[in-house]
Amino acid sequence: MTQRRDTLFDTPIAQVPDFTFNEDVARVFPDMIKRSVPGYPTIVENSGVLAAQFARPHSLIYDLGCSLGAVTQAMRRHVTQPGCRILAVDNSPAMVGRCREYLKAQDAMHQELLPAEVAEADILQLELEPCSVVALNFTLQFIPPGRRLELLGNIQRQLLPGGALLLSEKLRFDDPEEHQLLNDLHLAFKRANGYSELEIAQKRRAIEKVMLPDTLGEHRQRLQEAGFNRIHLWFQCINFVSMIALP
Ligand code: GEK
Repeated sequence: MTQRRDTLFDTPIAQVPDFTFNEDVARVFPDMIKRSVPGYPTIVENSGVLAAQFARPHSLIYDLGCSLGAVTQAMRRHVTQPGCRILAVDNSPAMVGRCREYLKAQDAMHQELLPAEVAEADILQLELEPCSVVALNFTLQFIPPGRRLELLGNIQRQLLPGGALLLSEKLRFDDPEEHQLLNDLHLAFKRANGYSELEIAQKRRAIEKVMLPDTLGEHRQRLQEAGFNRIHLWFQCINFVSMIALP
């Protein structure tokens, strides 16, 4: 599938609307997320490696807020336990349609991949079933803060012993100096990846009410409240992290 360059914010927009995962975003998403999220390719590929450590034979694996299914594809590359299947879920019709195409293309290129299905659904409404791995790769930050604990509780209750939640998020920091420094470094990352000041400013305006990051302390506390026993940070790149939470 052709990879289009993200130029969504490169001309002045009089009234920048709130960011949504629409067709325009879905079309450029692989380029957008790679140039915007430090460490994204490492997190995605290693989500597959980590999933392979926690997947139980004959169990369900979830990719919640799957977008185009990058994590699902990585998990299909790495998980070899018998009888596993993946359910990838997203509530954006544009993402779901394209995700199905990407997975079909992956099926055409490789034999004996884990079966993967894509469902268009709100993960807050989803009746989760017992599962061994759940990936929330940069999805929780788009869930209304008041609903995040409930979602994590639902996940924790369905995780089988030996399973894991893989949670990746952008962080905010309590210490204003640390927050400023890491945000400045993130802006430098975006500039180095070819985004202009205008693109950076307009994207920030679009996303500031839609994507609400937490501190690492808030994540740890909420995960504990949701019933997770152990929380391990396995990756950080600037202000983006990935954690493993064990039920
Ligand atoms: C990746 N995991 O490439 N229910 C279902 N999906 C939702 C909901 C919801 N309530 N809210 C948001 N989403 C992917 C990247 S992107 C992160 C995830 C980003 C979906 C939304 O439609 C979008 O596709 C995804 O969560 C967040 O590894 O763009 O920074």
